[in-house]
Amino acid sequence: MRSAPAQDLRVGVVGAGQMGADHIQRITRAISGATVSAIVEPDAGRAEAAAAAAPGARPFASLDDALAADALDAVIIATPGQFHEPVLVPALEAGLPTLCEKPLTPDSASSLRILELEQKLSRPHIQLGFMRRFDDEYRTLRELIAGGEAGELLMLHGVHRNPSVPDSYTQSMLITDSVVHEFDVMPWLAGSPVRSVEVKYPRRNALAPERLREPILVLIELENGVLVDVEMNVSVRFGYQVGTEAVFQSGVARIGEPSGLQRWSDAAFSIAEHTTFKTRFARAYDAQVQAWVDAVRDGTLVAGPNAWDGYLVALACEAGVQALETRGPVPVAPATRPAFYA
Ligand code: ISE
Repeated sequence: MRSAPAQDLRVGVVGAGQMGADHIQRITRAISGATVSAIVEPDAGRAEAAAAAAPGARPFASLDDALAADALDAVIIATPGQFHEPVLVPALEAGLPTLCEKPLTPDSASSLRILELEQKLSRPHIQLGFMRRFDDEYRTLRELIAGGEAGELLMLHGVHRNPSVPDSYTQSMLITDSVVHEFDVMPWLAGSPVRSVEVKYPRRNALAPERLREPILVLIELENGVLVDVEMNVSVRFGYQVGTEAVFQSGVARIGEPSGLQRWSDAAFSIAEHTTFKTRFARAYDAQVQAWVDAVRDGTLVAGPNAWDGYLVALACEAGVQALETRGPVPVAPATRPAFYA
């Protein structure tokens, strides 16, 4: 990194849209050892709203300008994925520790370019924002799988349901914006990378936006033989639901059940459900950012999924997008992992 932070880590946030604004508030409200020192956002309204949440943060037109003003020690990249590479490049060239929202980049060729550039540094500098790895339940399930007390893991069943999606959400985003998380977290849970991806179409939900053919069922085969199925469903209306059931040789474990207010009324029992990923994963986001800040401050720099993981996910997404249009499994064939990412 550029200079050792004497006190609070000065974090610059690039992109003050949904996730960027959320991270700015999070750092100001809930994270210790860090302050937001720079906000890079071309939209004046967003920049102003974000700055109001982070007293003392300076606005900049580009990361280069913020670097030239020596306004930050580390950066969070929260722009849409197609704008990640142009920010990752100067960040890496400046040796800035970076927390990059998913995806690393939109395709595997550009992800490989980032890996090459990062390897010119002494150690990995990029952490990927796959926040599910910081969710308590996901962590407990991973420990259960690794501990082996329920025997071998055989299958993982995932459900990923959104109440609705914005007008900008396209068919391929079922994979690149939503299933992208499953491509990271399922291999992480099972301890094995993706071998192939297949997409099946059940009956279409007539309530889905006309441009979308969904829900979809995604079959992900892992190298160790574990088969993962994910129901990806973005027009469920009732709430936001992400859950996983793990099937072992001797037992089953489940995470992601609704855990909100329990209520008895009108002769019925109900449990409040989330309506957005921002609340469902709020604690995971907090834990992710705190772990990253701590790692940057102690010189470890990365405390979670790294750019290599981001590249593997980019490859799986490419296969997934192809599988939307293809019958049968689409293979995933990664390059050899450099020792740098061991
Ligand atoms: C959104 O961009 C996310 O990252 C959420 O975690 C995911 O559940 C949702 O489907 C995406 O649109």
